[in-house]
Amino acid sequence: MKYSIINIKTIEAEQCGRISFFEGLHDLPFEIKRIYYISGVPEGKMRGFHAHKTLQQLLFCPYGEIEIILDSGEDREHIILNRPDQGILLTSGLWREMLWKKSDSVLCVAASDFYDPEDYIRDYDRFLAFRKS
Ligand code: T46
Repeated sequence: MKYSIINIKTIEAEQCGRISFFEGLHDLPFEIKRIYYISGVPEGKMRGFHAHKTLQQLLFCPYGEIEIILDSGEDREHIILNRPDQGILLTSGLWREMLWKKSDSVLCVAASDFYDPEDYIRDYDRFLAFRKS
């Protein structure tokens, strides 16, 4: 399975919260070309159900709790994102599903490329064929 959990640099201020930060190329293995975030999802709802042919991404959840289900075509792994100082670095070629464990959790993503609908594989059988090729 080609993913890693990374610690996002975080500085705590006494009784005044914390600040977390990362930089493309320095803290991630790619230049950041796009940022997007997903909000307003009710508890128990799922998104995703696709893979990317080339895109690499850092997923993190600065507020709430989201389960990320990763599928390599052979194994499935479940990872909980619920800390502002932690993220999942995803390489391409992994099927992902995201389950909102708490309403209003926010999923933030730093991506290695601009939006390209051609980079998506949204059919699971096509994904399995892509993995074998
Ligand atoms: C991913 C997971 C973690 C755009 O027009 N531009 C964008 O940059 C993005 C991300 C989406 N869109 C459009 C494409 C669809 O018409 O927004 C609509 C919803 O996208 P989608 O159904 O792909 O959303 P999710 O939550 O299933 O997946 C998203 C990302 O698309 C995907 O790359 O890895 O979050």
